[in-house]
Amino acid sequence: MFDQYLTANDAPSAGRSVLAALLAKIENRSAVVGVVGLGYVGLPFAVEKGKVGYKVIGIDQSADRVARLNRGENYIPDVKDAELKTLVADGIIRAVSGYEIVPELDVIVIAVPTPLTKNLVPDLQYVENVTRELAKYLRPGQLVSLESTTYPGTTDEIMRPVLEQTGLKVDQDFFLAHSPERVDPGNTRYSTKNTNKIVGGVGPRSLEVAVAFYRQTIDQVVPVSSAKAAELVKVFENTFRAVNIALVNEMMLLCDRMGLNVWEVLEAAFTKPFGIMPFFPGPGVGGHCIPLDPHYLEWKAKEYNFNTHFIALAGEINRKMPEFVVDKATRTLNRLGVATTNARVLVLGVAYKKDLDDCRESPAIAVIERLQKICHSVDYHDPFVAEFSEHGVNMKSVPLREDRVANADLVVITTDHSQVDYAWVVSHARHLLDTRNATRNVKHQREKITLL
Ligand code: SAJ
Repeated sequence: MFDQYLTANDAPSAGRSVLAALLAKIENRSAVVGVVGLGYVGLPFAVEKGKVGYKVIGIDQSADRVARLNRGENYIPDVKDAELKTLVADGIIRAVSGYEIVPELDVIVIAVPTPLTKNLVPDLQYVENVTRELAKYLRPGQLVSLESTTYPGTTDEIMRPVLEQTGLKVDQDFFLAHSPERVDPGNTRYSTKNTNKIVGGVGPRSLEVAVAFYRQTIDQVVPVSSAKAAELVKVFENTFRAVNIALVNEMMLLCDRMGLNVWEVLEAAFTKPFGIMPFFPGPGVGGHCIPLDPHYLEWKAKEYNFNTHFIALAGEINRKMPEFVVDKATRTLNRLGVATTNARVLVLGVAYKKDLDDCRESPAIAVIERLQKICHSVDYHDPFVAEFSEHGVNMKSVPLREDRVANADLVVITTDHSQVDYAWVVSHARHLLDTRNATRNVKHQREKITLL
């Protein structure tokens, strides 16, 4: 099936017998699946595999996560509590924190973070640590699949040499693939099961067995010619989003200068029935994907003496949005005759996007940090985030009460959580700076609202 990827001097039949044995275990679901990293990618994936009958063993460095999972306690919003509870109670899914279990595993899926350093340099410490640990226990007949978003070449150039130090040969003794996660946290329409999955192998056999594995639980699996191609597909996807978000953010900056309403302009532009896709400005770009992943590609491209201008520019624009929000808040307060030093500000929403409790890289926190330096007081309310501690800022959410809203000189909406009653907020607020157009359906007292 994948012979088109076979090279002329393909390895002898040894690889085929190892492959055939693993394929059989995958097909009859007797294969034991390991998932390294039980976060927003790993845990949903483990549940999908458990639901079709695979025994799943999660490996996570967090003792708390391991303990909670083994008690059947869910901690990922996209996972159904009852499903996890049942799978754990039935002994189908369990978690450990060490790697001694690896010889029992037939397939090992890695979904650990791939952050950036402060200088926007890829930080592969988690992927490298896991790979070194796996190498201690790797045996013939195993498939290792990296799902973490990373630069093209990670699987083949970083992981493969470490795994082959065992003396085992890739695509003959063991199999190695890259299949990027495509999870949109909070998306109720697309789940692990019905999101098309890209798969690239370090060799034709690796591709064949990885495709067979993913096809057991995912509706559409899309093979590509190499692990490197699969890695580039994913960082391209996230670069596409970062660049388009930066484009609408730049349009907003221009509209601010021109005295035009960017939301009206964009809504009208998106009525075009073809050749366009909705993106909207905001206080900045949060999460652990869009602000970070494109810089993995930017960094790798330099090795080829190539500057990815769009990635650099998009990052520059998106990173300066929190500063712009604070600038606009200051101008709004001045227009209201309130000196910023006396200003009481209530920030609505700290999660990096709506209807989630995730604050990672949240632009709202960057806005709060800046406002705290110039305002009399800054409080926040977020129905999903009771408290946070980021970049030395530790805060607790205040109740969204009438007095809190009425006493604030300015309410800054930074996350447009669906459950907040924005009409009620407008009724009681003195003035609002709405960075998400969350008040678009509020018809009364529009004069109180300044849009980004
Ligand atoms: N944002 C805007 N304007 C937009 C869209 C997003 O300001 O028009 C902001 C959001 O508020 C958020 C940030 O950008 O702060 C990122 O939002 P996102 O939904 O693009 O990214 P994530 O990290 O929640 O999820 C994304 C996936 N999202 C979608 O495809 C919609 C997808 O890009 C990846 O599968 C996933 O990251 C990942 O794990 O890489």
